[in-house]
Amino acid sequence: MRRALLTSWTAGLLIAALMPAAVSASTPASTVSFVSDSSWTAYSDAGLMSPLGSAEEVCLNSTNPTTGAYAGGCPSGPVNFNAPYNGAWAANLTTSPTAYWIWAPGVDGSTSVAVDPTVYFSKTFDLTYAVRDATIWVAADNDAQVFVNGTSVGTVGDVSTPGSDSSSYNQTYSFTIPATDFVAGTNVITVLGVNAPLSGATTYQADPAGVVFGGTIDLAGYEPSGTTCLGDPGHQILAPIASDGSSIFKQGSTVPAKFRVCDALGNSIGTPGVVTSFYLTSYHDGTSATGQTLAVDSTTPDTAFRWDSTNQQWIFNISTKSLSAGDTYDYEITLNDGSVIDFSFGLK
Ligand SMILES: [Ca+2]
Repeated sequence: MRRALLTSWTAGLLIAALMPAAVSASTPASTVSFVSDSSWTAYSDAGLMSPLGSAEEVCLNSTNPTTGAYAGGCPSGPVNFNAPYNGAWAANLTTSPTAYWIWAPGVDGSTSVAVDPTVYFSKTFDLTYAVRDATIWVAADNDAQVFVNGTSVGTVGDVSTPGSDSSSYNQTYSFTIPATDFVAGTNVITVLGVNAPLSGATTYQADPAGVVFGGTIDLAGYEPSGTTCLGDPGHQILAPIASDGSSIFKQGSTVPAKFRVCDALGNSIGTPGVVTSFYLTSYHDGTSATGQTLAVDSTTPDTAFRWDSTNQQWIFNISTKSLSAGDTYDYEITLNDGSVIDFSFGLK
């Protein structure tokens, strides 16, 4: 069951989109990992318009939790609630050793439980490439709900009736986030934590609160070779050089090498670093290849492929002045997704 985020939060997402991106990913086919720590911004029920500040890392007491960042007990840094409970906050953190339990800033064991019983933790992720899939795991004292760009993707316990699942701080709950919940560019992940009223408890020491979570976002990177990119095949040399090697140009002329790679949303990728190398790999007359690897001469000052924003393509003007008529030349472009674009042309 997917529920909409609170109204004030939905409006606030526009503000969040203007915040500096906390995480940036620009490498194709990569994975963005995240964990709960003080890099997340905490907000109260008042919404994203009024942040409480950086999330506060917390411990249940001096000996709990016991795994991940808490192996050996409460490290220096996090606030220690000094709660008189052992065996709680036992959710296994060994697979996310840098994840911290977090809560609202300024809260400690002496703080009234009436302060910040409901806290949102939010962070923006600037994703250059389309998302293939994503997962997030959460444990909570006492309940939690996860949102991606304002859409609920999973609930721990019942945030509307806090405390309905008393074991939610001892186990992790894993959710798969549909790729369709993400957009190209800035995305906001929000985890809502709700503390449950404990009979007779007036302070956080008696009724501690926290959430701990982690996750991964797998980026799809470039489109597979052979698919269309703005009307032409991606990962393939474009006109005027025929991809089948049949082109013959006049010796001494400039031969523009052009190509595109698109992301999974069909956007041609122009970020620096797409081309990792460009070589003239061999030349031959008739059947005898030389097998030499040479840098490619250019007719422009560019030493590398140039991004042509107008035509949304990469271009390199190959000079053939130093090449010989009657020969065929083989080139290889290597891209930062590991793929290779090979092409050849002859000179007359
Ligand atoms: Ca609690």
